Amino acid sequence: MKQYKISMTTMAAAAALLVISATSASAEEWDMPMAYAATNYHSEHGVIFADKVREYTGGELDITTHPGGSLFKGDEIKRAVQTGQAPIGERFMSAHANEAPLLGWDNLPFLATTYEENEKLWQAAKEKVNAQLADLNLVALYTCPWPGQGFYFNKEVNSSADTQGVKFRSYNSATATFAKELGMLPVQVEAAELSQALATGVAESFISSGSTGYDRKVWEHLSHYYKVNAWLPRNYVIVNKDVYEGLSDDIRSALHRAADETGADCAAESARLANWYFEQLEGNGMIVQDAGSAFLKELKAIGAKMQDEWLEMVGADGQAIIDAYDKM
Ligand code: PCA
Repeated sequence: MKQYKISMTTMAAAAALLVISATSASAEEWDMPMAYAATNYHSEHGVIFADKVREYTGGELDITTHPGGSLFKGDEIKRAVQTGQAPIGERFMSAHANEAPLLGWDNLPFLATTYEENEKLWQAAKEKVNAQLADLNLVALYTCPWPGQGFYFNKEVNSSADTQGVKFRSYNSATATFAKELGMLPVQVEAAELSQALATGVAESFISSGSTGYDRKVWEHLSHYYKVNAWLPRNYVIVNKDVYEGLSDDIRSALHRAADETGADCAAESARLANWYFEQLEGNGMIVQDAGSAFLKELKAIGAKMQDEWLEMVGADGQAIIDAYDKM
């Protein structure tokens, strides 16, 4: 029996070696920079995606993920992919809404506050977002939402009277606007540098999901999380458009098959983890609660103003997204 097991293992190893040697001569290798913690579900799904691509292309395309901003920092990834320094990468695309306002579609406060609504909004926005990305020499393969966004503070906050002068870590122009409207002082910091920003006092507050608070162990510095579910922003896995267009039809469809499956799985995992993250924050001593009604009322008023401003910046395409979403 033992003998048999060994010989089967040896045979499997030999077969695996054959597969490797048969494919490695022609395999194309891509490095994929990603910005968030290796243990975060976004990064884990990057690995799942790479595995699927390897499988569906019969080993012809071999993607290696580099999480945590280790290859390119979060705020360098879009440019790296645009210019072909990296063929593929993952980026929080609304961070570029200052350059292409349409990319802020997933940061419109209180427009789509559940996973279901967020998916509808994405379906309404997808075509226009893809056109915008094409202008930037990018093609999106899949996108995956973060859980709902709420506020982290180092004290109890009941209204904007408590937020005046507070140093706030923003992750894009929408969050900076939100902060300014609340009398706070925004500074943009990537998630990978968040713990350091909190430890050094560069920031003492931020808006995000339970996910990033958990990844960055923010209970070491902050005490309160206010659930707001203001929006569910998305990460995108993007490819350089020239590289994409140079792929064979077979590789391209394998890439899309892997991307469609991974995007759906990643969104489901995000939904599954949303409350688990809150439990971890609480388990580590944070007070996690719904934002109080006075604070929420102020946030909603600011949100409405921000949506108007976005529509003004984006124009007809923005209105078309909202109209399409309203009809769904
Ligand atoms: N985490 C990321 C983006 C949104 C989120 O939930 C961050 O805070 O950078």
